[in-house]
Amino acid sequence: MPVDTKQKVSVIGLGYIGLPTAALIARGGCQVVGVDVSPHVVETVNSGRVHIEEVDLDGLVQGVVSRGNLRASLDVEPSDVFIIAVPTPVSEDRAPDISYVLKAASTVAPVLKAGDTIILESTSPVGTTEQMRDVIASLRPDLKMPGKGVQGDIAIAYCPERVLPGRILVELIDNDRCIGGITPRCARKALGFYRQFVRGQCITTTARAAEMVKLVENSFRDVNIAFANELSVIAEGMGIDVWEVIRLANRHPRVNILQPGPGVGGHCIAVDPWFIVHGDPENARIIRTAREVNDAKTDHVVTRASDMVDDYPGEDIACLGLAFKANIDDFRESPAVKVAARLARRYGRRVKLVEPHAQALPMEFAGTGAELMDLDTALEQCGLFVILVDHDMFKSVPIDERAGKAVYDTRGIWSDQPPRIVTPAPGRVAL
Ligand code: SAJ
Repeated sequence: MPVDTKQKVSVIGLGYIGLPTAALIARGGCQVVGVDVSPHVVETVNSGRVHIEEVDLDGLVQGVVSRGNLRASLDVEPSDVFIIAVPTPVSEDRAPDISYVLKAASTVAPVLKAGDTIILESTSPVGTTEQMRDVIASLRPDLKMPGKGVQGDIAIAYCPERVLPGRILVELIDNDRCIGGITPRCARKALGFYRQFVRGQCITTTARAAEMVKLVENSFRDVNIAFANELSVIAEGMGIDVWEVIRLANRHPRVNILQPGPGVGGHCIAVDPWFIVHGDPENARIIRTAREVNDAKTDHVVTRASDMVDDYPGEDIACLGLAFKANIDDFRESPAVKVAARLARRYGRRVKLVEPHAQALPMEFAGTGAELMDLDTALEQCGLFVILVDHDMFKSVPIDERAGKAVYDTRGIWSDQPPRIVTPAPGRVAL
């Protein structure tokens, strides 16, 4: 579909989703204003640079800013389309916090005019888009809001992002989109907008269903990872190689088990299932248990890694990886950081952190004495290895370079490692 280059688009929130989205729409030829509360973010984007790491994003932002299609601002301006992509964290008691969404809606409200479209992209509990509509209604009694049987002067829709960090620019274009309107007409209005930029199929539904779709996608993955993590603990107790079991079971045409790890990290999969649990605590039993199983796996890894370390007093420990998953530089909510930091607090300067994507250690390691080390030095100096992230660089270490090392491998990348024979400490099983 040809892009209507006359339309002005505002993207509220210039984070991992908002900035790439704003840049892609700008590349299509529209006038885009990215709005953020952080003066640092606004300044960085206006100088054609990026404050987040994402493949190819720097070049894209530089290009659209220099051509004048994208600029950033602290203030919301009148536009034709508003996309809201602000954080929706969970609080300490696992309740979703939608205050940033409602705040964004209240800053958009004063500049709205009849014919505008507002699209929420933030992962949100069911009912948030309607709450957003109610906030706007209270601030703009002059505008007719869409609702049951009312078309309204403006269109309000929900369209969740589904992109994978590291592939954001590709997936923003290629993934199918699920577009939920407060009314069917709102959905069609938002559909017309996305069709200009998205190659994947765009399918319309209600706002409430679309909100649930997003939560369900990430909960589905969390539940399936929990299954793999539970299996890994059971198999470990039975002395069976879980990676081999999964590989063989997955040869069944209707079985597709995911990979165990040190727990689930990132800011989506470990968070979004709680939105469903909060919405229906009594019935969301598997979803809640999966969260608990995945969190417990991190504790299990700390215990097992500590067992190994205690069997080899005096040897240094290399923790491989700090990122929340392979081949990215994002350490937020990373189970690898959690495990390594607990080992660092316990074993201090014996702990060496190997993370090719880190320039410095995250603050969790402050005062522990643990230090960052490159892989080659770790292979020369450390006798004990705890593998926490399956970065390609770690996968490619040949077996002869790790001969004689004791390894606790939470990602199954060195499963050909021969066991190092030890006399176990009393009450422990030989590794
Ligand atoms: N993980 C495992 N085993 C696996 C797969 C993942 O332990 O077999 C772990 C990873 O190591 C990581 C965590 O799960 O710690 C999450 O990684 P991920 O690759 O599953 O997902 P994210 O958080 O990078 O992105 C997810 C994606 N959702 C789904 O795949 C259903 C992405 O499409 C969403 O857009 C994103 O969440 C989001 O923003 O919601």
